[in-house]
Amino acid sequence: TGFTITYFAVRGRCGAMRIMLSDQGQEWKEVVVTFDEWMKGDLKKTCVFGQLPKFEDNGLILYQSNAILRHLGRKLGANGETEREASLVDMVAEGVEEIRTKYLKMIYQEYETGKDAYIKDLPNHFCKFEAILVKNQSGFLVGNSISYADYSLFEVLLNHQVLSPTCLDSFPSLKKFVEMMSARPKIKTFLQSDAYKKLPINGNGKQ
Ligand code: GSH
Repeated sequence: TGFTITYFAVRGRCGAMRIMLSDQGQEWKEVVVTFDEWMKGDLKKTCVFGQLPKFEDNGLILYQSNAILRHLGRKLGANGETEREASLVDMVAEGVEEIRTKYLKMIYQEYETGKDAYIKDLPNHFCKFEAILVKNQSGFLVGNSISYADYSLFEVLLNHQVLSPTCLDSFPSLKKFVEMMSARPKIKTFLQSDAYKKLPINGNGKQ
């Protein structure tokens, strides 16, 4: 196949899609854009919303990281097993997006002033996902199979464990979820790879 990710040299909004592609046994090409290159503005002008990531799949060009995840979910069979499940997967993934947006705002706009309050508020968000996992029983967020929402939640949780190593301590099902995802052989290999480890989580060096 011909997957290409065009993005900055960070995990950022491509973390989940890279983990997903790895776990699904896919190969892809990375086009790394430097800050200086981006500041010239030529690439930005060609991006539909003026931002990266850009994703290419055999001539189809997509922007918006969550649209890319959904595209891959449908294409690779990680989008729920029925139409009903697909809708639930979207719902849960939107919940993950809410955490991701808050996290990025804290990292980029109020790390010094807002980090402690952010960490204190985390249980109010994590408890919702804990409840979803307890209710669903399969270990995955929806149904009995892995979906793009699982990859997205997993990646958000990995970042939060760096922010606050104890943040999952009161959430046994989330903790088990992270362990289960980390132990999937292809994810394990990817997380140990230089390609993954060399990239900072965020563009401003905060984590
Ligand atoms: N909603 C978009 C998505 O999910 O893909 C957000 C994309 C976004 O925030 N991109 C940032 C960017 O391109 C980097 S993570 N910043 C440079 C700029 O806006 O000029």
